[in-house]
Parts: sequence; C-alpha cells; structure tokens
Amino acid sequence: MTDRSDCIFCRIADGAFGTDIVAENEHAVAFRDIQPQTPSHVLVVPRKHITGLRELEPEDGELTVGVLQLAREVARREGLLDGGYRVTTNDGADAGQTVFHLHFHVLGGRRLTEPLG
Ligand code: DGP
Repeated sequence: MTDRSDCIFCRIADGAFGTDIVAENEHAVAFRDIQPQTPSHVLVVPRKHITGLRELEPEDGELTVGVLQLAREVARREGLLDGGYRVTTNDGADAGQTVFHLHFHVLGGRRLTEPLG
C-alpha cells in the first residue's frame, strides 16, 4: 500500500510532474489517463490520499460529492453530455486497480459496448 509520499496521483495532484490538469475544484483534480481506452479518458482523483473506494469514511461525504461534481464537469468540458459517458472505479486488485489512490475514470467519445476502466 502506498501513502502520500510515494503515491503517483498525490504527486500529480500536487503539480509535481507538470501534468496537464483538465479541471479541478476544492476536493479533486482531473487529468488525462496516460493509457486512454476511449477518445476521451480522464481520471478524477480526490486531493486527499484515499487508497480506494473501500476506504471512504462517513466524514468524506463532501469530498465524495466534490469528486462526482468534478467528473460531471469533465464530461461537460469534453463535450460528452449529449452522447453520454461512463464513470467507473476499480476497487482492489481483482477489479484491475493498479494505482492505489481512489480515482474515477470518465470515459466517452465513442459508443461503449464493453467493460472499461
Ligand atoms: P486503475 O487500473 O483503475 O487503477 O487505473 C489506473 C489508470 O491510471 C490507468 O488507466 C493508467 C493511469 N495511469 C497510471 N499512471 C499514470 C500516470 O503517471 N499519469 C497518468 N496521467 N495516468 C496514469
């Protein structure tokens, strides 16, 4: 398990690598996935280090709303609201989670017929 100091998404959120931030709010930042699976594939991550959905606490309610609002804002900016889009998260190794900082994939730009994320 990672903590903040060796977490790649914490470092991106802190601006460490100069990764382009697509959108942000008080609770979350959004940037493009390095291995896009769809024409538009953006990751939305909370600023707070949480390893995955299973670690969300009751006191993270405001953060959760902030993250989902940013996902919707990303979809709007990417022009996905008319055609539709998918928001997914992988929680744990069996689900395919590879980065252990909670993140939501915002996927769109084509018809989604398969499992993605
Ligand atoms: P998951 O499999 O749900 O844990 O998704 C992790 C995603 O993160 C995967 O689609 C690739 C992406 N990713 C991994 N490392 C980096 C990185 O350094 N920069 C960016 N932009 N994306 C990354």
